[in-house]
Amino acid sequence: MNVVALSGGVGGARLLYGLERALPPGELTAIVNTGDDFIHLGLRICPDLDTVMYTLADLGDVERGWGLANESFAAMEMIKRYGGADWFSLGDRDLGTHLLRLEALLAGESLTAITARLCRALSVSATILPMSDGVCPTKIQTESDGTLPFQEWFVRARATPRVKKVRCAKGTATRQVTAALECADLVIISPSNPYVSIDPILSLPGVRARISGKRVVAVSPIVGGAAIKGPLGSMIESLAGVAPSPTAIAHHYGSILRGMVLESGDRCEGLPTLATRTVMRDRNDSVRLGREVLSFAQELS
Ligand code: FO1
Repeated sequence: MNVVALSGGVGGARLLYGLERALPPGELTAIVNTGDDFIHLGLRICPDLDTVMYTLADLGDVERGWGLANESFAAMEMIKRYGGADWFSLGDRDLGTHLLRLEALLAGESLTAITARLCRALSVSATILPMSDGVCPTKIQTESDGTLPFQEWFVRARATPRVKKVRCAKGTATRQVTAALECADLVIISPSNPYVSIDPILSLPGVRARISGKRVVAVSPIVGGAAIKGPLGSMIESLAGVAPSPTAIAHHYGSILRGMVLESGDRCEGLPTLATRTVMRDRNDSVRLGREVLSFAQELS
């Protein structure tokens, strides 16, 4: 069975960890948002790709959700001392990833090829695909601070300026992404932020068309009326004008969805649902949820 999961950072990476361990080797492909990518300190930073790669390699910092476990930040301290930009923290070992990626990009290697090479070196067995090899920066139109590049809004401004509109770039999906979607028996939309993590993937030309008609299941990132992590709750209120709920998520994705996995006690109108514990606090939660999502999706017509 070919399973394709669309993913942003933390929540998506945790579900992917479970899906990878629940599936036979070679059956999982992750298509990862690169709308968060940006150039920082001259380096190409790919936060969601790295969060997914580190999580699947069992090297990620579980508590923080991004970067490597047991990380040090000596280089950042030096950058701060020089008066350089220190609002976005790059760990010392994480810098190794960014340096190698930059070297390869400058030598003309595609982001897809570099990601595959780094994943092989870290013994990640799932196929991790950046959604695009091009540059597709997501922009956030705010009520108070104008239009901000994603990381300036999310990290530097702590996602506090209220969002008026999210602008996904009009990029191009890679041929690996379109081929994976064409071969997919099952598409899972991970519990990432629909507006800034999943929409950048879905809005690439050809992606929605290749998904529609397939078995597509989403895992709700809203639990008990609030986002598991991050600014999603207030984004749903300001962008959709409704209270955060799995129904609001289902409404956002529209007719592509065939089913929704949600937290026990939550409800989603108009779709078959699986109610279970969706909050993944540790790796056991991820593996259990991964198995449950797969068996629910396989039972759907
Ligand atoms: N998120 C933060 O809130 N602060 C940081 O300093 C930060 C640094 C960082 C470095 C590398 C990386 O791969 C991710 C990093 N993140 C940081 C997380 C990241 O920017 C966001 O969580 C995602 O872009 C949203 O999915």
